[in-house]
Amino acid sequence: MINNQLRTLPINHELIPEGAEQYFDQMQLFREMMMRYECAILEVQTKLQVLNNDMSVRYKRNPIEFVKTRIKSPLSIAEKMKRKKIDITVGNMVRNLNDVAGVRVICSFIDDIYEIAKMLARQDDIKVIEVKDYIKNPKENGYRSYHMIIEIPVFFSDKTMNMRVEIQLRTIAMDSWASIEHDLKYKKDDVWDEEISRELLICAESIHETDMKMMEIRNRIDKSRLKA
Ligand code: 0O2
Repeated sequence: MINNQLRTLPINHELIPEGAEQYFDQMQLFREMMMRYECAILEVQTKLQVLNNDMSVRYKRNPIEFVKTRIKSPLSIAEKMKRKKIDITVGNMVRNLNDVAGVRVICSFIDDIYEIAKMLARQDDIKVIEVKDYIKNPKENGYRSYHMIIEIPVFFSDKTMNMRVEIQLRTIAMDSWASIEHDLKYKKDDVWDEEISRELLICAESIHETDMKMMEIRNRIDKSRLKA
């Protein structure tokens, strides 16, 4: 009843601030795009689950420990576009930001990361747009992770869209370093100094050594299993 009344109420265009209609159109478009990014994440999650199940049953291995997903917040989207000096519109977001949809894959060992990345890249419906290997080439601060920007087709009720998703693959150790560093930096920008950066870099290096050692131990165990 109320809805019907609202629908028939005449719109007084003089009361609508200039640009409001365009703003609401953008809002609706933004909501729609966020839904589409969420669906792209679901597609990638399913692919990862399939790979993990397959490897678990056929090779008795679980290369993926867990998967985290996130949609970039409207504020971070706006900040990033401002930083890149791009007008904040939905179209520009889709064209210029590759990480609105993000999937983080936490693996047990470093070689699992490369294996999962390879298995994803060779799937027919995945197009790899960009790879940043921060494991082979760590960032100056010690950050390690393997980043892939991929495009994946998503079949909606009205059309098929190729959606971009950023996939970050890391070991558990790399993930704990990155999460803590992210939090520390976020909260303590005012007291951040060279010594803190140096100590975090030392932590990143020792974490990397541990990752390498763990892989070596696993290889030794695998070898002795094969002999037995
Ligand atoms: P959040 O909150 O994780 O989303 P580009 O996207 O190519 O224009 P960008 O964003 O520098 O350039 O790409 P890059 O280098 O691939 O890094 C993107 C993401 O990697 C970041 O997203 C972080 O998640 C992670 N990352 C990169 N460098 C660091 C680092 O030094 N420390 C930590 N903890 N994480 C890092 P966002 O958008 O910054 O944040």
